[in-house]
Amino acid sequence: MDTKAYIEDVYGQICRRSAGEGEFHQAVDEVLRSLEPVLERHPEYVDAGIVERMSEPERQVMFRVPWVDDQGVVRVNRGFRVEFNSALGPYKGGLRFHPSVNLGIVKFLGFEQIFKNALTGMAIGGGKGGADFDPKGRSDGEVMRFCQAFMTELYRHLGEHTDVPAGDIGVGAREIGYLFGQYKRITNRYESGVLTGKPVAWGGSHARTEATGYGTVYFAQEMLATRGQSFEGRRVVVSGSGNVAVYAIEKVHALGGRVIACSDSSGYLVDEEGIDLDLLKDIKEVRRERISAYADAKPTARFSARGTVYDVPCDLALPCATQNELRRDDAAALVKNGVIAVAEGANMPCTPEAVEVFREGGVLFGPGKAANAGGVATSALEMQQNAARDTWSFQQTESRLAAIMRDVHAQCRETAETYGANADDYVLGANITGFLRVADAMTAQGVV
Ligand code: NDP
Ligand code: 2IT
Repeated sequence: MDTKAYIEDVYGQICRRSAGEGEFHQAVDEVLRSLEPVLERHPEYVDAGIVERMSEPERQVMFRVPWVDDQGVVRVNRGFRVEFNSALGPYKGGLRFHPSVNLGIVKFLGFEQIFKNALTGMAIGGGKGGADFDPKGRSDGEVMRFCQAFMTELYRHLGEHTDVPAGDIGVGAREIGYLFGQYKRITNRYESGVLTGKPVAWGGSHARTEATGYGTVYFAQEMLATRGQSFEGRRVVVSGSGNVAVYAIEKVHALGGRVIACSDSSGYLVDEEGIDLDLLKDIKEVRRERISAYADAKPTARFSARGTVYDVPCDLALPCATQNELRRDDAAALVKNGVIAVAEGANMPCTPEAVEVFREGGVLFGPGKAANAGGVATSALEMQQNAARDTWSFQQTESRLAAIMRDVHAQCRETAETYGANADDYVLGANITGFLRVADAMTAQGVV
């Protein structure tokens, strides 16, 4: 059998069956490219139709979300939940509320989640959901009514042993609270493990809020260590200023680096003194304002609505905003300015062309499904605590997170070498490690 031709054939079929879902095609293409050496060695996966089955969601739900805004106007949004793969455990993955959300985006995120979750070594399958609702400028009451309407349909698909959502873009502790309240009201069950990312006071895990950002920095730290380097004294650029970005900045500063720039969808901010995290948290988490408010408040900072945050010279870049935000030209600018390493805090923030530029430039590159796995891994730790009706300390939880990130990093390198690549090929290592765990479970469970 010609493995290359087989992969191309499968990819062609996937594209035809999911026309117009560009982000999904992109995510599938990247994984399938990595699988050639695996399928050559293991034709049994081809015989069992593993790749075809893995790239088709087990179930996809799309539903109407009607709600009433503060002016009494009836609004209608579209809700999604893609339950992609349950070979390793209940579907697990976040909910995204953003006007750009559509089926193709939810499918790309759900597909990535299968491999990411497998990489953590925890018993969690892959899924993702969300809505094309825009929380920006909405009152707490509007957000609450939207979340209640969303959960009124979604609850029938969830359960601590079935499907366990969490946050993503536009969904944080406030939204998780409203979603949980409505789930409890409808089902008459206090089922803590049905959602993760809850506040610590009622069933959440310490360090879940921080986990994705911290985990991304731990992963980058491990990559740097392979070249005898560290964050100490490094200039770092972070994109975004949401949950992942804020806690990535916090951990970089704790490790002796200096984050000198971050962004939101309106532009970017440079503060050569290092980002003042208390000020940033107050603006983004408490006041929910635009990032330009930071420059208004701090004279050493400047805000720019033109260009990108990647124009700022740095040693390390951590893209933590959204998919396809770092393009070929951005990558070229980073390489020209001497970037050493890039770790994806966001899901698929670098385009394939940008990743190629990093590869050619010898830049260490940590793909999202490995580098940002700390968030979902800590969600799995939250599920463990919920199942045991237990609460671990911050320190205990964070040390589990750090150990998981070290393990994910080591696994990527080991697998890359096993399959004939350089240990630095984290894309290949992550894809194959995740694939093998899911493929073996699927094989054992039969054609289902
Ligand atoms: P938040 O909603 O907290 O923050 C998102 C940030 O990204 C904001 O600064 C936002 O700016 C910016 N952003 C969003 N969309 C765009 C866009 N289209 N163009 C430019 N900037 C944009 O989300 P998170 O921090 O939770 O998520 C960020 C990324 O990390 C996403 O890719 C998510 O999938 C990924 N991720 C999140 C995890 C988690 O635990 N939360 C776990 C693993 C990955 P603005 O406010 O202007 O919209
Ligand atoms: O992309 C992701 O891994 C997340 N948004 C977190 C998922 C989770 O279930 O914690």
